[in-house]
Amino acid sequence: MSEVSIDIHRDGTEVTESLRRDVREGLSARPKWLPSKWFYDATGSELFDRITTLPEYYPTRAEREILARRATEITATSGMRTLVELGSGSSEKTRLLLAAGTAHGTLREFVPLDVSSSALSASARAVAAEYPRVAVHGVVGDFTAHLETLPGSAPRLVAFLGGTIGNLVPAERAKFLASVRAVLGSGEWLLLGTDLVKDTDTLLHAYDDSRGVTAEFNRNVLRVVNTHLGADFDPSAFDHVAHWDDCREWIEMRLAARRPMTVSIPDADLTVRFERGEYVRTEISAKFRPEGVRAELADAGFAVRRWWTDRKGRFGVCLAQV
Ligand code: AVJ
Repeated sequence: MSEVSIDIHRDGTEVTESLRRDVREGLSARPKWLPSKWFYDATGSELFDRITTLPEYYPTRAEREILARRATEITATSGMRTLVELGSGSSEKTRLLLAAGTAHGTLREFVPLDVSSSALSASARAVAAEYPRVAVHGVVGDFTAHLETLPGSAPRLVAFLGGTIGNLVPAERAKFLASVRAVLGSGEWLLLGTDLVKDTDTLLHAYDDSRGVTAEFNRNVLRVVNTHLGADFDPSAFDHVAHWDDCREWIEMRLAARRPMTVSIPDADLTVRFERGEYVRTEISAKFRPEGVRAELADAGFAVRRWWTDRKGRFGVCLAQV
């Protein structure tokens, strides 16, 4: 077992305080919305792991296919000494990069960063046990807020996989990519996974599976608000909706009230009324075109060195350099 350390950028009170702010802002807006990072308590992280095994949810398998074929090339091209993973979750696909990095002999350190402390500590320990020569330095934090510094020696490769960048709207993406650029030195790397625009049916099924796992994942955000802010949401009174926005090319997940209701959220000093059918937007998941990915990266100061897709062209992985 190699060395493991975990830094906590958010303690319990800060988490509750930031949830309170988001709930007050989002649930007072029209249409109502909540940031998607609040899905991921221990239950939500487990539900997401189940989503990744569903037949309809192709992104995980498509990205794994690319990483399996290209891990050696990624390692050799970048010569990474440190692998940083943002939104690392269970770090399941990352094992492919860890294995290639160890085989190549350059990789010394793994830095996973995630909002979920349960997912992070489990995966940090598992990786330390599987890769005894790689030091693991976990960070519990929010990749949109805690990127002032990144540990590890250069050259570092920052992996942002799964298409999670699609959870940000374009202005947030620009800000996020600029902040990654700012913590990297010249010659360092970004490995970015992006889900691609494709036929609407495939997209809608991926976000509205027949077993209802995505629906439970979606409703979990209401349970998180109940637990942390003493709210009395009845999750079963909300329908899961996946909507494709053809103009902005993103999937929107919503929770729609099945009946009129009033929800009280005492720890946010808030009472929220819902009309029948009124919804909360809980996530956007943007889908990309290759030229759009290149343009957003170029605007942030990255040059694309490699671009791969899976055989069916559903998902893209891009290796970019500062
Ligand atoms: C983990 C953010 C990549 O947007 O596809 C899965 C989350 N939401 N099903 C995605 C998610 C609904 C997922 N990411």
